[in-house]
Amino acid sequence: MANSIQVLNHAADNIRILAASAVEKAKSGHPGGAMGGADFINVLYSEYLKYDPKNPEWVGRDRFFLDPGHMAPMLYSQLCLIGKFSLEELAQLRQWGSPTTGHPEFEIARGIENTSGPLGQGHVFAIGAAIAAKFLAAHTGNPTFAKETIYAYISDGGVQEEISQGGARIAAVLGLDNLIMFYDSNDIQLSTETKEVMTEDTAAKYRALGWEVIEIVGNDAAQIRCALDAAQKVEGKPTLIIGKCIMGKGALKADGTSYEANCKTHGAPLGGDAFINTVKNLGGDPENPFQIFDDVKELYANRAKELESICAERYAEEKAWAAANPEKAAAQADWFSGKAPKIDWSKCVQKDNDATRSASAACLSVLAEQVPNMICASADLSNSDKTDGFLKKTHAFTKGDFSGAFFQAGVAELTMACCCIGMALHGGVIPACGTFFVFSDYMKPAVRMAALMELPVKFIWTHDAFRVGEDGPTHEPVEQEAQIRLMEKLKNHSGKPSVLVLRPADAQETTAAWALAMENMATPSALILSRQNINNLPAGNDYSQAAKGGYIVAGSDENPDVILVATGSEVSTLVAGAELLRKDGKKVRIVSVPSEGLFRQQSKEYQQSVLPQGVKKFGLTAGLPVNLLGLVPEAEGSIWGLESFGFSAPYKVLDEKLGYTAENVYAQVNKLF
Ligand SMILES: Cc1ncc(C[n+]2csc(CCOP(=O)(O)OP(=O)(O)O)c2C)c(N)n1
Ligand SMILES: [Mg+2]
Repeated sequence: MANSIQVLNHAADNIRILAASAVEKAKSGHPGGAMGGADFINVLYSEYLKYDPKNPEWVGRDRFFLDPGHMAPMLYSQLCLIGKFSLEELAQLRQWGSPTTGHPEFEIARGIENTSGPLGQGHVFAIGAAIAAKFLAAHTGNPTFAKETIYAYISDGGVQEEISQGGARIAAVLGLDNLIMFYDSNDIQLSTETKEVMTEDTAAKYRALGWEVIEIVGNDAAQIRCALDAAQKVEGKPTLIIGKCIMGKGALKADGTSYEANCKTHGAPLGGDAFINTVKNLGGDPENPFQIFDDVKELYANRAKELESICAERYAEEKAWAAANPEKAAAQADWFSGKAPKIDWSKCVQKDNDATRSASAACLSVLAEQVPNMICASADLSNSDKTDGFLKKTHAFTKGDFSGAFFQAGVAELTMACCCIGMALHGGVIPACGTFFVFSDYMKPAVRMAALMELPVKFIWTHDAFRVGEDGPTHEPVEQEAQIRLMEKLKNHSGKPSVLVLRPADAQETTAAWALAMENMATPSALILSRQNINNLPAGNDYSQAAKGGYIVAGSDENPDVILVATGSEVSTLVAGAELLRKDGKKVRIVSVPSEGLFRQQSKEYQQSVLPQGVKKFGLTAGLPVNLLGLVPEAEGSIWGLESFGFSAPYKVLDEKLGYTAENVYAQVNKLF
């Protein structure tokens, strides 16, 4: 680390020029923050971050998470200096088809672990990655994971977002000393100076939460270096480096006066003469600003050589470990392959007429035994959302002990979900997390990010309907299924439904649903499960058909007069209603549709064979009627659903009062004839 401060400053100026130029060319983007943070990212990449330039997927690499995704021009410029992006690509910032998108999610091959568009989530993804690294160190014994450092970069927006409280709490509770977070404290945000909305003592806040906090001048390379050195020595807690940075460092206005520390540079090109003056001020050529200075090229060529020997040493260690632990090494390779784990579901024994949340516990118990790289979490509801099925076979993480596989997240659903996403981004582990379905509302922003990034996080949501009963309307999910089913309709960039949503009809169908969720490594999966017991579907039901998303339940009549359609526990109510209808001589078919998204991926012939056009249909849903509108067209029948927030009463009373009974099914179906 003999780099002169002069060269480091020159490299930071190079990043500033590149970032400002990319935004200028795009006529869109955020130059100010990027220019302020350039010194930190440059010191990090030129002296600290350990990665293999030839092997971006190296499992033991350090990882850099950029919470303020709007500072992507800073990251792209940095990645140009290490050859991951070309200057031509940088000049195509934010254009159609360009790899330099606005707020890139992740692209490991190009050195992007993650940038977060929604402020706040990104640094909690980093916290999740740090948890994954601790887990892998404990569960493989591979020394490389204990040497891995997760770097997070956070800005004023991320600190202000509520999720920072949850993330900071968890990182401290778990003693994540493999996490170093840099806070770009530049006193400026999008529309105001921070002092107008923030008077807290952030250093004191993080110290109180249990972090090591170091305060420096964020544009001083020597201080950044000292802080990173100190942070690496900290044991038993995460470190926050608060760098006072200058927004738009080096920027000049059109009249040549300072354009630093100015809100206007947050989210707009510097513009015209201001841009020209700024590039000149930073030592660049305004006519040809997309250049890397010779001494900066040399700085990074030297770093590449250093990395070669650093990696050679680490690979040698890993090799020695693998030779001594061939089984573990094979397991590790499997875990990072992204392939679905092999599971023997015959070991999963279900009780008759059980609640699907309890059936899920039986599945989780099998998963805890058979999937050694699975991590299950709960937001303080493990005995209610029945993730305790998993917990009973392992133990929760504690500071210094990651030999278990359960993550008690505390009452912080968004934090929990983001940690799980971070684990998935890290790789090597399969995260799942549980809470009540109604609180999925607290997780939506993360579910959307998992869906966009095609990450196979498993979301377990129990207490799926108004039958939460006595807890009252605040706890009764009504519109939540409609919301999450929208994500089944929304396609990801690979053309698949962006989330696989499964609401199983009984205990056995829950096993089938969990099997589908575990096989699905291409998107997030969501399981929606009942609190109350549900009668088994009729004997002889072929549960393997759940894999088609929708299927004809056993005991259905040939050439039906009416088809009854539902998901989840309402299917059993239809079965009871069908008994009454048959007494009148009606022929009835019952269709269970745990996932309409999956059903719509089947052949048109199959869909028609299950729900033939022209046959009368009746749908029953404990959610909004719209849940079944795609399956029960208005012209062919009717849907009984809930159109209010629900009421407080024991669930059997609610079933009676709200019409979720065999008698009401009978009455409503008869209205169709
Ligand atoms: C959750 C969320 N809310 C709002 C925004 C829009 N937004 C982008 S940057 C920003 C201000 C951020 O200020 P700061 O983090 O200090 O960045 P700087 O201005 O220093 O670059 C806002 C409100 C966002 N990206 N995410
Ligand atoms: Mg700021």
